[in-house]
Amino acid sequence: MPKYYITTPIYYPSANFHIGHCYTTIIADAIARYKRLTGYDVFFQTGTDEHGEKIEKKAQEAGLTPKEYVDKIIENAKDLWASLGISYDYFIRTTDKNHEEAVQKIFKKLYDQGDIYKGEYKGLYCVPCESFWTEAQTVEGKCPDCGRELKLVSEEAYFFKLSKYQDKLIQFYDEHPDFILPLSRKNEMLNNFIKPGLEDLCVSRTSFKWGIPVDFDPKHVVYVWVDALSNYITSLGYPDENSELYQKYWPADLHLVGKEIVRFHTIIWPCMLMALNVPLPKQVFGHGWLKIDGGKISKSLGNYKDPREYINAYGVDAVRYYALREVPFGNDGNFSEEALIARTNTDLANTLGNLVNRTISMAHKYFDGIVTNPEVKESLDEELITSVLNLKDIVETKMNELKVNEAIDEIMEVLRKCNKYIDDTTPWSLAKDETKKDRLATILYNLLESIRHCAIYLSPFIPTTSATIFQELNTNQTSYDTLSHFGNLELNLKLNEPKILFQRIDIK
Ligand code: ME8
Repeated sequence: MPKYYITTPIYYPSANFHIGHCYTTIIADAIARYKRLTGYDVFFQTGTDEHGEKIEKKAQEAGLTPKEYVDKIIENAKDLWASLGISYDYFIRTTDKNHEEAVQKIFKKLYDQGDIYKGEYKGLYCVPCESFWTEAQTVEGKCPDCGRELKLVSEEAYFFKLSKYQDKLIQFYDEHPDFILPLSRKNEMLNNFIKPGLEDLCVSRTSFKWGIPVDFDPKHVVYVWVDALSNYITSLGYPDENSELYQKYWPADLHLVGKEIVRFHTIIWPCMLMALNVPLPKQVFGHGWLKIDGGKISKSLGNYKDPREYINAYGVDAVRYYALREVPFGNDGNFSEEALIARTNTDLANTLGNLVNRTISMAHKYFDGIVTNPEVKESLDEELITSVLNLKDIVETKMNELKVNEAIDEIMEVLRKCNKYIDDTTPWSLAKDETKKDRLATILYNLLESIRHCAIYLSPFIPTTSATIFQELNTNQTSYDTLSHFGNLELNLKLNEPKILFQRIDIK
């Protein structure tokens, strides 16, 4: 069985996750589910990034130790992922003992071989982003990522020889043209960061305590990004390169990350891995941001609701569907509740829900819900069947290119064709004529079988809805293999009663 290792970033623990945070995880979940469906042995990892000055400060404000603080709010991430149906295989916390020990070993190895050395750091640091910046990189003296004030820090520190790996990194990019997607992000990395010259990276701090101590010099804690990026291999058992998980799943097939952290994943992380002599991940995809009214989703602006409010109001699949369908993957997109409602109404209630409901209702009305197929075929059928059978290659191509929204739209297009097929064949008029009963049965079979195919294709995106459709169809034919043939829906089974899959939402 081929393997597929996919990761999301590990999240800063928060009591205030918004729909933008859910975006990375929903997409990663959809890709993981699609890969499982198509026969891959998938390892899908997410988790939390729990160290650093920012957390230390928040814990202080809450009157807790950092560990007490993170232990308390970590459940918020797990609860949110559960309510979104995120099917992760492993949840890593950077406060896990094995992770902390592995990071210490990584740091020591790099130090022993001379890739980490001691020096003095003088420069600018953005606490919220946990990022060091050179004077030249700042924008009007502020953090180029978040626009906030930078702190001037001066302290004894360890440095990683990033500069040593600059040429090797460029060569790796050249030899692996798909390493960074979309391509625009690769050009940004090359032109803005690598070609102007990589500077050695400060990888330890002494001015706060909440981090993994450097074991041979414990007044230092490991820079939080070195700690965080290592999660992708420590979870697999690294530095034990013989561990079963590491052997099986590394290198990662896909690190899915937001665009603002592409830099860490495509410069610092590959250079660390080259220094460790560990193979590099196959791909890093930097997706765009969800925005609200064209601007940042921000706690200080108070412009968002807890995503669970949308899930409770419209259902988990409506929220998943919206995140996956609305935004061309890679670009920024705007989030609004009105657009979520409109998308749910058009695609999920009208196109999908209505089709399933009216098809199963007709089968009950005209045949007591018993599926038969006397195969009274007409040319109209061929067109529908061909478009259903073509979906396999189309969806595969789109998913391999990570064009999730386009894959979904192709499935929707077939569902729209099914609705048109009903309008063209007018089953209700055939039902009035006893001699047309066989033709009517074939039409309904074709519709039910098309719905079965589409429900399988939709299962990575809206798994709860697909499961309901399989239950209504009363079918066991839900595997990917069954899609190479039109006609695998069982005959003479009795359909269950249709449910309303998506209630139309009144916009007011
Ligand atoms: O960056 N739209 O964690 P994080 C889309 N701990 N995606 C968004 C978003 C938005 N409005 N807001 C946040 C970190 N995200 C580090 C990662 S990995 C070794 C360490 C995405 O909690 C963001 O782009 O700030 C990132 O992919 C994810 O949420 C976690 O962000």
